[in-house]
Amino acid sequence: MENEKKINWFPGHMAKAMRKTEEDVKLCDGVIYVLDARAPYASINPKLMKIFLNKPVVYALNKSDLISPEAAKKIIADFRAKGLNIERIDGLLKKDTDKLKLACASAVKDKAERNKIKGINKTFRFMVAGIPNTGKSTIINTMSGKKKAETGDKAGVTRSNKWIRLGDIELLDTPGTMPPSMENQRYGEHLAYIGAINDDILDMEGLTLKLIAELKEIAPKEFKEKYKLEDLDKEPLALFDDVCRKRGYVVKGGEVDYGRCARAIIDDLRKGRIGKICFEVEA
Ligand SMILES: Nc1nc2c(ncn2[C@@H]2O[C@H](COP(=O)(O)OP(=O)(O)O)[C@@H](O)[C@H]2O)c(=O)[nH]1
Ligand SMILES: [Mg+2]
Repeated sequence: MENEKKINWFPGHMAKAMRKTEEDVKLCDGVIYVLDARAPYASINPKLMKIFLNKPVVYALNKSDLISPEAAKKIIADFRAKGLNIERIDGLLKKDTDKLKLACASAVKDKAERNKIKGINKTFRFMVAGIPNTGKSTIINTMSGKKKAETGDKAGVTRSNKWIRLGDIELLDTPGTMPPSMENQRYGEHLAYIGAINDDILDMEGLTLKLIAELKEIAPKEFKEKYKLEDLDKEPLALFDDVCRKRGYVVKGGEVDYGRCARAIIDDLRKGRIGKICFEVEA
């Protein structure tokens, strides 16, 4: 297996995206900050939060269909206890994105009232921000009922900013920005599992070994059932071998094919086929 690579999640274009965000947020009345419910704390970019400091931020706990209702409840309660405005949503459901729209309207309510008194009829603008692949473009499409923004299950589908008008609000779709440091390697791994980091720069086999170690702790039952494993009381590499053999990822001579099996396991995880798994019920 390849030597383990540290995740470098801040390529040059991310620095540029960050500067662009700083510029564009000045044009906006507020921000919809989209989090991936499977890794909500790793989804937060502290540098961005500084940029957004004087704008109302509505958090969307998106992809909440991929975690358990109990986990979602805990996360929502924690954010609200910190005074943050958050809605739990499935970005593919109109009733959920409507909730988000209401939260945005409410976040600019005072401004709207002042405008009304002054006789100003202004469209409110929100930046849809967050790390890549959290569902920003999907939310915009669901809100509008049309495919206005391009979506796809990998990082980097949205390449540039785009304004989208939805009746009385305008949304700015953005490519997303990553945290600008690698200080928290654990968060880095979570982001890699969920597809927020471009797979091309990842060591998938090393990542899968880490994922197996983590699943053994946080979702032993789901992991065991999914791959019909008899015994989890082994080293991650031995479990990786077991999954390879159970799934038939074996090449001529009986050697296991870690590469193909790693991709299959990561894909199962991302599509929710292992179970409803949240890597960060707590920060
Ligand atoms: N299960 C689930 N998938 C979602 C949800 N929102 C978005 N997706 C999927 O996540 C992937 C990335 O979505 P996209 O909107 O392109 O993310 P963006 O990079 O943040 O704009 C797509 O395959 C979407 O179908 C959700 O709430 N639940
Ligand atoms: Mg997008």
